[in-house]
Amino acid sequence: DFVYSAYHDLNSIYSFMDMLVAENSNLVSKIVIGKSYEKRPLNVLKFSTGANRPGIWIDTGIHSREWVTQASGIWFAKKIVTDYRRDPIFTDILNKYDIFLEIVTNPDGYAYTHSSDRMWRKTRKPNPGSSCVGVDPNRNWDAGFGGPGSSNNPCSETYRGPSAHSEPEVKAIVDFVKSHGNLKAFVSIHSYSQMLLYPYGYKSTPAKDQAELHKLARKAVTKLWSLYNTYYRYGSIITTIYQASGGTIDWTYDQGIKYSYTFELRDTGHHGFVLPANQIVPTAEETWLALMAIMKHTKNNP
Ligand code: 0X9
Ligand code: ZN
Repeated sequence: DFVYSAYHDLNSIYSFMDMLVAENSNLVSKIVIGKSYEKRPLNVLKFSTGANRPGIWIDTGIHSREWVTQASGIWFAKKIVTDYRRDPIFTDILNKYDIFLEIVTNPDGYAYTHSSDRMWRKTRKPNPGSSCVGVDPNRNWDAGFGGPGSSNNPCSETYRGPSAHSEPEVKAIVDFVKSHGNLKAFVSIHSYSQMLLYPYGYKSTPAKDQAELHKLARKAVTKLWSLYNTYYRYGSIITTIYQASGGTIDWTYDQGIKYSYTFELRDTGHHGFVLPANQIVPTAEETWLALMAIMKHTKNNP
């Protein structure tokens, strides 16, 4: 049986997905939205109980070294199949929305964190004319692309890449979001810092829905806190963490997905990216409460 309280390598996570689909084929399917630079499949789990539903997107692991996020994504997948038809509130959500979950959003980076460099963050595409590899997939989106809080230096951890959506891992999500056309919430999960963030990161102009996004963030972090007293800060990216241009949720928000959020999971820096495995399950459990608050609000405000 799969161990949720341990970190797993890429093959093990891909096997977990296939097992989950095999055991719950009425509820879960696997969509391949593209291929990574190194030709790995970009797998998305689709949880669906009917046709033509609006969608909720969750991604984990776009920064490969943020291991508690992929591990939490696995736990969310299991939680979804467990709670459907058991938890009435969640059942109502999944009877109205499809959920799309990309657990290993940067598979080349994730493989590299196991084989060579535990602290690898970026993609693994070589940069012509440089010996430095990779692009920051959270600076590569067409939302203030090239602006402050991103670098034009291929050796930087925040290198934005040669052009917006240059990374196949990013372009695959862009194409999916556009072709789906009816996503109502988009949650991109990072670590660490214990924050719940909403747009914008590239500019200080408040989002049109700032008041509602702020209130919902407060509700979500209050729910999260209620389980283990884990304290989260919340607010816009630029006012709460730092200015960052070309980020995921600024792009999704500007595509019209109102409930666009980014989490920064545990901790606040004591262990940082190398969070002990005994914190995986509590991290996932508390985060799920916040995700439920966002999904409930999405459902109640169509
Ligand atoms: O710098 C980042 O990309 C994020 N922090 S992390 O330590 N996970 O790398 C924060 C960026 C805020 N999010 C967006 N701009 N979408
Ligand atoms: Zn990150």
